[in-house]
Amino acid sequence: MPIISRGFHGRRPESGRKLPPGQYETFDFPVLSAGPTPRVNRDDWEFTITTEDGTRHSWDWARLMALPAERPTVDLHCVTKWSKFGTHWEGVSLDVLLDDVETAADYALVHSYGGYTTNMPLADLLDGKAWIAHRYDGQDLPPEHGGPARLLVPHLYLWKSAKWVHGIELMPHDQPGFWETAGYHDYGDPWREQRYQGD
Ligand SMILES: Nc1nc2c(c(=O)[nH]1)N[C@H]1C(S)=C(S)[C@@H](COP(=O)(O)O)O[C@H]1N2
Ligand SMILES: [Mo]
Repeated sequence: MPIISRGFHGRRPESGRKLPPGQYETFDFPVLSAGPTPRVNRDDWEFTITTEDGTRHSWDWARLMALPAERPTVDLHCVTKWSKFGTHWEGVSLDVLLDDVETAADYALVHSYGGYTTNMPLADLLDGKAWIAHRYDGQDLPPEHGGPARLLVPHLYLWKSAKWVHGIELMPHDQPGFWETAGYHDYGDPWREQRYQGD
């Protein structure tokens, strides 16, 4: 008889995979948006990386499509406590987009069509950790989930994965975004349960 019984550490998800603390597994794909869904045509879509000295690097839809795409399968963790395992995406790695961007900045503020913003260290967008995702589960990304394209940065809580992404501003200092200003954690690591400021 083991001294510490199995199962004492909380519910196991049905898939048998590990959940971050305080999360439960869901099989549907909830939609969480702070405002109305912006309708952005691919013909009008533009994505811009702006560096700390004001240099702009822009991609229209055709240029984005011409870049090599990856097909990451990732787990999603929302701060409202649902997690979804093994989601299939297609998108362009931020490593590709940042490849010839010269910057000494350490922080990124991500901007969406519609005005939503969210921040993270630039390092969290590099080394295969983040994508501009334009397909989900083999289909074009639907508008309610951020189409034409969204940021996908799955190692952080899902509020960091800005839907309807429009640009990334690189800067020397950290600047909180929409939810971070409203009291959510600046970094948002689900494995350290960084939900709110002070966690
Ligand atoms: N532009 C924008 N991006 C956003 C949001 C938003 O309101 N606007 N909500 C965030 C939050 S809080 C979550 S949990 C996820 C939800 O993504 P989903 O609707 O595809 O599940 O999107 C994030 N990205
Ligand atoms: Mo969220």
